[in-house]
Amino acid sequence: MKGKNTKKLIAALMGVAMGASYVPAMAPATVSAESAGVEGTVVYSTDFEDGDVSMFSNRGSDDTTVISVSDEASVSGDKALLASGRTKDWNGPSFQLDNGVLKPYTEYSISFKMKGRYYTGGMVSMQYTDLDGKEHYSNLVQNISSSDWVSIDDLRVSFHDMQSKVKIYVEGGQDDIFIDDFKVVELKTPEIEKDLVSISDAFAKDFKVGTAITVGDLSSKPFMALLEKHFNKSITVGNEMKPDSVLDKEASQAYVEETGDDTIPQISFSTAKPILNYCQKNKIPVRIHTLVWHSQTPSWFFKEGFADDGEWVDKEKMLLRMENYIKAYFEKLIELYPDVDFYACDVVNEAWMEDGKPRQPGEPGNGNYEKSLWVEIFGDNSFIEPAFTFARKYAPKSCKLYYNDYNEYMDGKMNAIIEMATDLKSKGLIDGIGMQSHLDARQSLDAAFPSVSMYNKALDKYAELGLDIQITELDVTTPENAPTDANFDVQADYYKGIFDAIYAHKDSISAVIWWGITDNKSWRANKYPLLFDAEYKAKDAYYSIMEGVEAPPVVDEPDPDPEPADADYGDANGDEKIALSDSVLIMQVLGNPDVYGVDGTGDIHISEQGMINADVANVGDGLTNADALAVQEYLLKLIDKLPKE
Ligand code: 9MR
Repeated sequence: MKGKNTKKLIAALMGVAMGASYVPAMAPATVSAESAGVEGTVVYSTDFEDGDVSMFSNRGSDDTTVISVSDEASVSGDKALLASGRTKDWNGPSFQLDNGVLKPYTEYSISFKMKGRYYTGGMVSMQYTDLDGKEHYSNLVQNISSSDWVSIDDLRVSFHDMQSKVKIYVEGGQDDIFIDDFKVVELKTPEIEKDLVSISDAFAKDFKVGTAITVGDLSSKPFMALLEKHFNKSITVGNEMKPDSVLDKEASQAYVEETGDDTIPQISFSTAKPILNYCQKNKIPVRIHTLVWHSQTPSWFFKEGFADDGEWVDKEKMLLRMENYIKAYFEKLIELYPDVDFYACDVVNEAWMEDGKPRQPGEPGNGNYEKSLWVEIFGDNSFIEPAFTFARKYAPKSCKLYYNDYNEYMDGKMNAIIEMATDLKSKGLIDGIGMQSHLDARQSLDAAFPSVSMYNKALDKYAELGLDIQITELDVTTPENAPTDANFDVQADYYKGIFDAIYAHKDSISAVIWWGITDNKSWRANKYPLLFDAEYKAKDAYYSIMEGVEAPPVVDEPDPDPEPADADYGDANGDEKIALSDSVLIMQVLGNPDVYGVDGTGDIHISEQGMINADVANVGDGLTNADALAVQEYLLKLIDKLPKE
């Protein structure tokens, strides 16, 4: 037996590139982090021979687990960590990642061996505390089951600086747990391909290009670098702004307890905060996804007293709840993020079935994916119009309202959406259709579903409505779900056909949003549906949609801290003279900043320097009508110099 302490051994080695896995074995399997794969550095390693367990603890609060070193079992050497005294299933030994040794925004591979005293079972999980002090949990390895040591290999973990108390831990049952040969490998951060043409820049004059992300994505440097390069015009929060993340059960029940009123659900954006903070900091517009949906919506929201065992409420009460929920959603969002551009909102998601009928009444999930508790309460889809009515009432004017759905190109569903949207449009309640566009390349271009022509027809039909269209969740599976060159070729051809159809409708389309960036982080990871692979490299699909697209002219990055420029007072348009056209430009900028403002789309718009030159009345208060007037006064010789004193 080995018996030597290898703790904090810093040594370059080769890690692995396989997914989180465990190998139940009579004898432990080799630590795969030592086999070929991605380069990495061991940043922490212990076999517990020196008796030091100071990097491990129980999970806090009333966890009774006692951590010690024991020689009753071991893999290497004579000792292992022992977690004893567990009195609840959730009790267990944990290792804190944000412990000063590991760094945020860095990927690590963790491997160890574990064994139960009598039976090895349970799971390996991860937890973190968010900016509002709320804890979040996720399982990394489930259903561990063996009568001997189990090797937990290559758990990929990372964290960001908006998370704290980030721990991985073992839980399940109440048996004692032994842990040995615990190792953390820091993986090399891959570079992204910097020379590629940015997708969002290439299409900036046509539509916003963006992506959905989840909180976990923030901790990956290369992933976020791809976002910043290619998908920087719009972010959809992938899960954390959905009803189940936003509706706060404890606070809602506490409110009922305190006031007796069960029509005012309480809202929290704790889970979404890291992404929203990121959007605020980087000035990236946000698509809100989603207010009213049958899925990812807790059943207590539909029950008397917000109680899990309550009766379903009636339609009248649900309407009150719906209004209060939508009101609180927007009020809170605007209060927390007054500067974020929430430019679009999926008010209702996936309410129509492929045959054009509403969903079935009942609880969704467990094979009942077609059921909806909204239909349970309302009897049909009559909840859609009030949802839009309330959204229109409480959303900021700049937030456009969408109905969003998948299989949106299939006749029955498409006709139902068109009929609904025509009616909502006549009442001024809807601004656009969200075509999710979860597409399927299949074996060949001919077999792809939908065909390019079917998808094109749907674009025609929705465009005819005279509403805006947004492609909200684009992804395209790879034929046979097999990542071969030939299949990626077919995927690329299909992507190209679809993207050409989208581009041909660009006058009706204001945003094209992918449902993710790299294949491995997609909700359909096993179908490789995105433009970049797990190594952050552009796939054929990227090149196919960018074929023939010219790189937009390189604009020098604006200096974040420019030296104050000398003002050429009065010369708003920079033509080196003071004329009536300067006064006109100031008024145009004030009246229509989207066209004439600093980032305006018009041929004539004001420059940063022009803004400084134009601020001629009450210098320092920015552009106002008084500036336009002062220029005119100067031209009429009513004042003899600018700026006006
Ligand atoms: O990407 C989301 C995934 O992480 C969730 O597990 C899933 C649960 O419903 O929802 C996914 O997002 C869905 C989106 O909200 C609506 N359209 C379909 C998307 C993919 O399922």
